Amino acid sequence: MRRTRNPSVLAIVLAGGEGKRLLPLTADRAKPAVPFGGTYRLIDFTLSNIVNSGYLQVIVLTQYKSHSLDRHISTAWRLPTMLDEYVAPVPAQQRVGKRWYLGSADAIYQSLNLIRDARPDLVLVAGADHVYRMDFSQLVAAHRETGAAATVGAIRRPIGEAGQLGVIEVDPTSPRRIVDFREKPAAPVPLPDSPHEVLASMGNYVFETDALVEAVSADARNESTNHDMGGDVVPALAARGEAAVYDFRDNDVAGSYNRDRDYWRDVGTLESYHAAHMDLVSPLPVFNLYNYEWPTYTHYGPHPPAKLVRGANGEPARTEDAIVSAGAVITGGTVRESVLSPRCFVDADAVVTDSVLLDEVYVGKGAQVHNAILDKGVSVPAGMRIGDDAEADRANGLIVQESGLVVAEKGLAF
Ligand code: ADQ
Repeated sequence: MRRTRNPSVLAIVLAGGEGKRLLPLTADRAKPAVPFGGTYRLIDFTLSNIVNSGYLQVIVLTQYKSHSLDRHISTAWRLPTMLDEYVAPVPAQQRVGKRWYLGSADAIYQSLNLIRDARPDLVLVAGADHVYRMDFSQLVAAHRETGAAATVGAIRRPIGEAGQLGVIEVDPTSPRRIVDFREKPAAPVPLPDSPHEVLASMGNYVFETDALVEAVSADARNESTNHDMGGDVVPALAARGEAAVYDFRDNDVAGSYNRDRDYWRDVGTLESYHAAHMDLVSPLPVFNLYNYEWPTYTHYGPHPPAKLVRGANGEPARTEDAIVSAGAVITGGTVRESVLSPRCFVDADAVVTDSVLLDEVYVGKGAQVHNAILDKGVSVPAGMRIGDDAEADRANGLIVQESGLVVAEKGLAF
């Protein structure tokens, strides 16, 4: 019998993606483990949304280079086990044959034993690659009203992005019902009321448990699919008229305001990763990390407070529109429109602008870093300039994107 109140919900976080377009940041860490915003990992945003929504039974399906992801989850995300609350990383299990997960639907199929053990009424499935704030209990409430087998979280996006997204068409007479779901279509259908936008899947779904078990089992038997949630399972349910849509604009998260409310960023490319950091440092943040009513949880070690002091010759430390994490030290350098992660060091007369510095980056005396992402442990020697001469940057082993963004791989020293 379907319960009408307080459905029990198991959350499954898909965290096995490779994140090729984020290379070199994903060279030896899974995309959900990529650091973000100084002290977070990407997965912290999804996990915080789930936990803040009141769902405290969470399994995280991992696969690709999952060491730092597993370590982060097991240090930062310990829930009290005596209450049967958990965030459990589950490595690829090879339960079915001796192979890794073929796709996200196969990852769930190979984890069906965990769903059977938890016996939830509903399963919330979420990706781990986005920065946003969402109260999933509102998605669940909307799902229960529709009576559908699955409800897909959806957001309006520019039509130019459709090739990266699942695009949804709804029934005009019953706008919650999905009539067509196309994964990354070449010729997307725009929204009837907005020719430059599509209704896109956010990669979050809530399923009736039985419907999910059936759908991924049917997909596993079908040898002609890619065994992907967005590419195969959800379109199949939509084709049968069993999928509904939930509009992200209806989501009202505690403590959100104006621009912050509709924020949702796929940080899947180096450019979008960089741009999302710039959203954090703008004076009226486009995405507000300081919302204590919907906190983003993390763990980043025993770092002392950030310190901003004069250099040896009295040069002042200057910051403008910056995030400076615990353990960072600016000694007479300047940091503008940039994010400094824990244990970064910016020496006298150095200037860092429009940049993202991951943990333990050292910027030597008088060096300049502009429009760059420097991965963990990069050491910029005194006087070096990064970001104003693409050829020189390439000759120094840096990656220069077409957009001009410069990226240094983990540990690069010159
Ligand atoms: P993509 O992000 O392109 O599109 P995918 O690469 O499958 O889809 O990633 C979705 C999530 O699943 C990510 O969190 C990823 O880490 C994870 N994942 C991928 N393969 C996995 C595997 N084998 N095991 C475990 N986890 C895995 C999806 C949807 C689109 C939607 C966009 C929104 O398919 O319909 O529009 O997300 O960004």
